[in-house]
Amino acid sequence: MSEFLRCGRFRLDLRQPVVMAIVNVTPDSFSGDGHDRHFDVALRHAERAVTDGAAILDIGGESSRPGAEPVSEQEEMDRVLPLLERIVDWEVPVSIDTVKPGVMRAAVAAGASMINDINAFQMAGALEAVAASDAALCVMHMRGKPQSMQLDPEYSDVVVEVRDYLMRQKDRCLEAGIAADRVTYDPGFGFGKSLAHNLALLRALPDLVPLGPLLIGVSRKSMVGAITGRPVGQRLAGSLATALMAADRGASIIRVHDVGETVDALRVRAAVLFDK
Ligand code: 7PJ
Repeated sequence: MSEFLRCGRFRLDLRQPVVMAIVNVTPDSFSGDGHDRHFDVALRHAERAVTDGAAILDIGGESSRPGAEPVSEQEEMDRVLPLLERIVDWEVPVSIDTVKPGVMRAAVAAGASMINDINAFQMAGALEAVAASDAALCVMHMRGKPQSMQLDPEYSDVVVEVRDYLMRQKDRCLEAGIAADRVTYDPGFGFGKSLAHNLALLRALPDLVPLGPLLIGVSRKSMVGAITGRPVGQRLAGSLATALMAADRGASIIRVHDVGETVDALRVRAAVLFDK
């Protein structure tokens, strides 16, 4: 198992789980902290994430909330590129959360260290857009499309189907000439999955570890709301519980809104487990 991720000019140490900070530049963000495209607010948010201990920042310009409206390529670039250009020289890798090959090309040209695609680089030209760069990839499983994915997701065995899908995407990456130590895998919590599917996947994360480094996004998601009965602004405790359980089951990168709190939780875990 590779303990480092090649990630642009960085080499991300994954021997212990690290935190990826969500930095939304969308006016209609999933979790109520989208910044209405206000560059300065997003920038403050990114600065704070770094001081709070984020190992990588994930900038998103298109909401993938179930039912959200798609944005144009130009609009998405206008949201994410100014922020990327402003922070690209910081000593922390910057990921861009996008499904669009045009945005990917512009992002890697501007120095993005990772492309995080909830659509697993399925759009024509997406994989090629990143293959030619030195950026890392996050390949995520999604069933259906964000507009309709939560209507009635069905699987005969969600763990097997997600694992097989991610294995096929791994082969695609390798065939495109992308080195295995540039790719991370994500079961895609909440993307075309019922609560039972999400729980089965979290339980079975160890089955996915052989693929490569796992990236996990559960922060404030509806699965936490469904379990706790809490609205999106009150899901921190539930989200921290999922972060720790994901770490215990082999996750390498935990994608979250609440960076400082998650870093603290992982530090306590590390102290107990490894005496440090
Ligand atoms: C995920 C994501 C996730 C990855 C979003 C939200 C919805 N990218 N982008 N994994 N979720 N890789 O953050 O609540 O789970 S958008």
